[in-house]
Amino acid sequence: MATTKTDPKLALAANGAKKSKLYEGLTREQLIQAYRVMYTSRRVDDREILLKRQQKIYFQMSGAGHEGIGVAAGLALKPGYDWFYPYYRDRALCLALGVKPYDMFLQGVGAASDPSSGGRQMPSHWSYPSLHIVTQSSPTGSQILQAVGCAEGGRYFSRHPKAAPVPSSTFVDYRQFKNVTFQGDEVTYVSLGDGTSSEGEFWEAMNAAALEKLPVVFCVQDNGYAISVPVEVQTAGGSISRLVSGFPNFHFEEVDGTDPVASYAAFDRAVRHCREGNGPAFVHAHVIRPYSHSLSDDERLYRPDAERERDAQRDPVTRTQMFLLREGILDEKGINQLEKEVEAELQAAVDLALEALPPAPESITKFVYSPDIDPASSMFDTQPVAPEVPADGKKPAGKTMADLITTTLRDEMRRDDRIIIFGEDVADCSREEYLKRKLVKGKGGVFKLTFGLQNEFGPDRVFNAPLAEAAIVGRATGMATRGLKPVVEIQFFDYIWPAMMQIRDELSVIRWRSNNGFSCPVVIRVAIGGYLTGGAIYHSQCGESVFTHIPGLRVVFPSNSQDAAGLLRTAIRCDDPVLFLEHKRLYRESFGRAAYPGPDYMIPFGKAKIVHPGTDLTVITYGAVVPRALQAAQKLEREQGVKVELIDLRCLNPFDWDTIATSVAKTNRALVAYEDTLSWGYGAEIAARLADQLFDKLDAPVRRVAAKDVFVAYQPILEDAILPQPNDLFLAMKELAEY
Ligand SMILES: Cc1ncc(C[n+]2csc(CCOP(=O)(O)OP(=O)(O)O)c2C)c(N)n1
Ligand SMILES: [Mg+2]
Repeated sequence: MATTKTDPKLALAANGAKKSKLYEGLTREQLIQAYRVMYTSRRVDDREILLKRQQKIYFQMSGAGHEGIGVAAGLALKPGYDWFYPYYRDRALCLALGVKPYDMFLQGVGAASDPSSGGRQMPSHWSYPSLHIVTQSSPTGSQILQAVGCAEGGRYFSRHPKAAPVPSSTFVDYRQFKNVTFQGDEVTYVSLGDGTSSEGEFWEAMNAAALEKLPVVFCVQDNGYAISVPVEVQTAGGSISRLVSGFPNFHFEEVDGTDPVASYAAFDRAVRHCREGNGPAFVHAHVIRPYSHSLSDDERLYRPDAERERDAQRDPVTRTQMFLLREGILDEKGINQLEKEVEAELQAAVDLALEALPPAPESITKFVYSPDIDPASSMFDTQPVAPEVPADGKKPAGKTMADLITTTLRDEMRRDDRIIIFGEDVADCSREEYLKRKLVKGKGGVFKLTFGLQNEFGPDRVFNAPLAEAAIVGRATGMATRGLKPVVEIQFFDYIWPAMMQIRDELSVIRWRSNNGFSCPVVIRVAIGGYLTGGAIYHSQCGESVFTHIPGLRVVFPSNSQDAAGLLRTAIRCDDPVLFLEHKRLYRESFGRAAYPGPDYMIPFGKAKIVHPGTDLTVITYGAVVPRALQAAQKLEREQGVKVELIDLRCLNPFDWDTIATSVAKTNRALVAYEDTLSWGYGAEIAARLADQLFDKLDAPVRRVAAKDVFVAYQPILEDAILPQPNDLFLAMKELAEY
């Protein structure tokens, strides 16, 4: 290490030639600033480790060893202009973009004033809206698909700038609360560790970015370990660069990420490739992990001293300090002064953060849903328009649920340029020229519900996605974060599970975990249910209670065409993520057909419908059980004079407790009927609430009728035995009425 004692300012002046020297385009001042960020980053880690040992904070995750690549990315990209999906080791990047150490300590103590989550998330889970650092979670890799969607969002607004301004409509929809900004040459940054490149979502994201030539920089920070698993056990052949090298449209860089100057050069080339519209870039940065994975890990259990010492030789902070001294950019005094300033700043920041107030316990339910638009409110309560009477005076034929879902999508797409539809097979025809030359009619979904929409709105707004459900939901989430309204389709409920991580741990929780910093009101349309005669295990399942169990997600399940139209419109115009379940058997059923209710017809969420009024027994149901229960109720009334009050919930979260309670208080008997498997299902919640809140009104036990606790079988005899049939409902109603 150099030992010169000259004043740093004098040293600079004395060396005029060196003063103007650039280092891969970086000035000496930028390098000093880079070192300040790197040193600060390391010292924030050290302070947090101390605070954790003193039990003043509750978790610590270090960015140590990753400072070089982080600061380089921060120099190559622009905060508040580009977009950032970092991971937990990106402390130096965040500092370079403008996050303050104080903000980081506020997160550590879980303060109400923590700008990233208000005490809801662990430290190193970055979220800073004004800098465009998008809220980050803990599942490894779940940010990557969202970064792709974010880049798609920016590109969409660049190509369709008329979609961006908030319309001056009399009806307030989600757009009033989405301030859209975009830049024609913006870039989206996303980072991950070497181990995380094993996640399927990483490959789905790489594929989508390459297909769409999106301006995304993927930065793999390869420290050689995923907790205790070394890279050669994680990545076939030991090099992620080699594995991804075949992706088209990419620019590839592999760099020593402990060297900020080389890293900057690599990043600069990567970013330029993206800004110029040539496609995505991949930066593979070799870094070190000088501290254990986290404070809960002791790397000495799986890494010998010699290996750890070898790594220490490449420590980016000491390397950069030596570089500054060697180049005469700072002398030892200058380094000492800089470090002293940083220490003072950190001490003041820690002192302040330790005094910060914790969040109030009563704030816990804030921002589970939009605070601005309540989809259960009366503003969504509109009347259907009177149907046009045909010239011959005959009553117009009722529209099927399939018809009215398509019509609603078309109406809303005409009204709102931010609506994007994608999924598997939803386009009319991906090979546009076939459509243009009228060689084909177009498909528009396996159930044809999106037929004609690509034709009318073009391939930017209606397109086929690769066959990857996590990618459909993850990309939609990123787009919605930018202010778009993706209305995506999952082809069959049975195949929603690859998207479960995105739905459960991202889509539903983004608003809450970022303390309302970000939101992503996506609509996911899903074809669900059985009674298909031959649908079997993988085309017939229900499972809605898995999703009603998720805070932050609205779940809708209409039984007829008018409700489907009204509820879908509410889903699209509201500001929350919605799972819109469409029963396949009801798509074209003669039950529940209705006239077109008009382009503004809406039904508030959480308002049940009394399908059949009665006084003797309440049946609570939804979906395809509604027509079956109605049949049973009519038979019971005909044969026994028992008057059943049949309630169609229509919306499962929120659900209409008031209508249920009022009815059961009147009838004193309740049956919950649903198509999903019986145990641990939707009916369990309703039954528990009835027992809890209406115990003294009940004259009989609360009963449930549901599918048997098996999967739906192919042979129709088996399917009939498994799913609840009108006769099962009839017998249960009769027994309950006689109790
Ligand atoms: C989906 C998921 N699985 C497991 C974990 C637990 N976990 C957290 S970090 C980690 C290792 C990540 O290694 P790598 O991607 O190389 O990043 P590094 O920590 O080395 O920077 C694991 C297994 C998680 N957070 N998410
Ligand atoms: Mg790693």
